[in-house]
Amino acid sequence: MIIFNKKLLLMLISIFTLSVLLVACGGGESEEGASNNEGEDTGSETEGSDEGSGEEATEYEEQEWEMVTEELQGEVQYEYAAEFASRIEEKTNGAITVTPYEYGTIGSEADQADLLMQGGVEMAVMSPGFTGGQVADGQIFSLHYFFPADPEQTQEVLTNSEALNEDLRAKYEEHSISPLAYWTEGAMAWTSNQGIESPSDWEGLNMRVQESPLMRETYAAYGATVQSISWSELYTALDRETVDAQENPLFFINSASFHEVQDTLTISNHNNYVAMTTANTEWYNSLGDAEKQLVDETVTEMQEWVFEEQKRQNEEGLAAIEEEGSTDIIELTEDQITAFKEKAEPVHEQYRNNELTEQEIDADIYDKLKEEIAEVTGE
Ligand code: 6CS
Repeated sequence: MIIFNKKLLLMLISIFTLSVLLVACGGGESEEGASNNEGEDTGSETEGSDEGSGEEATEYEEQEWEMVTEELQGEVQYEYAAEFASRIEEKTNGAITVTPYEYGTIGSEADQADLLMQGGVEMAVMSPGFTGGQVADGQIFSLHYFFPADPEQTQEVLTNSEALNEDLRAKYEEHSISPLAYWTEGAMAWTSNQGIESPSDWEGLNMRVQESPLMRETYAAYGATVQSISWSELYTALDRETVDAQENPLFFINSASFHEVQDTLTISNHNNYVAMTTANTEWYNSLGDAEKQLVDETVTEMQEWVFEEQKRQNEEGLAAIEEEGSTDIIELTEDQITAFKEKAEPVHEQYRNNELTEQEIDADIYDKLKEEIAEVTGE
């Protein structure tokens, strides 16, 4: 009896010891498995953190993502991609690397958009103007005097708008493009030899635009003709007078040296140059929750960073053009802006009522966005 009890006791001790060991090792695994539900989609990351310990130690499987941009090193889009890359690398302890590509390495802007749509790259910084033919609703950024005149307010709308971040995003996703964020690269200015001060100055001018039917109609409303070409051909086209005018933020006019081949620059503030941080939709949807969260939170943090970056670059761009002294800088007066608005505003309604282009646009996105803009401006 005593012997049996000793045996039983030894057995019980063994079972207990084994259980403790299992809790310490196997139990940890099952906890890890539970907290790793996030990664179950792809099984690509393992969660090594213990929430109770207060330590965040998510481990990611090694991955390489590529991010194409439409600009050169030093310019806003490329610097955005480089900053995004360094934040992702830091947050994942180097497990995930993002390679930013400057413009020109992978074809034209339209080629880059195609590449993203086909999943040839994971991410891209993209201008809506180059997919205006495919995603008609993305042309809304080309409306003149529609977004707030104040770039900070525009950035606020771009960051928080449901019309853009949910409804327009869904339209892009039909084409495998997921816009994760929209941000301003600065207010647009016009350059020309003639000097644009009133809508009638556009008459007879051939304006360079991106691939957007709405841009054509907007400049047609001022009396101009339009031609769509890549920015990489624009300097030569302006120099040879194949086109007479173009629009861009000040930093880009300076860095692409468009002012060298144009006599005047009009500070028109007719809209903001909007860029989108995009991901291939199928790739983005295949990410585990932890990776998705990593991408989303980094993109969100970057909104403030990129606003300051474009602001600095635009201020420096204008200062450099002024310093060179060969370009007449025309700052439109309030009355002159009113004259442009009178021509541009009817185009808003025509756009909203689907009277402008063959492609259907969603009037609900326009209406919702207009309300969101009014909330921000208080008008
Ligand atoms: O005018 C363009 O097409 C170019 N402008 C800017 C500010 N970024 C890239 C884009 O392709």
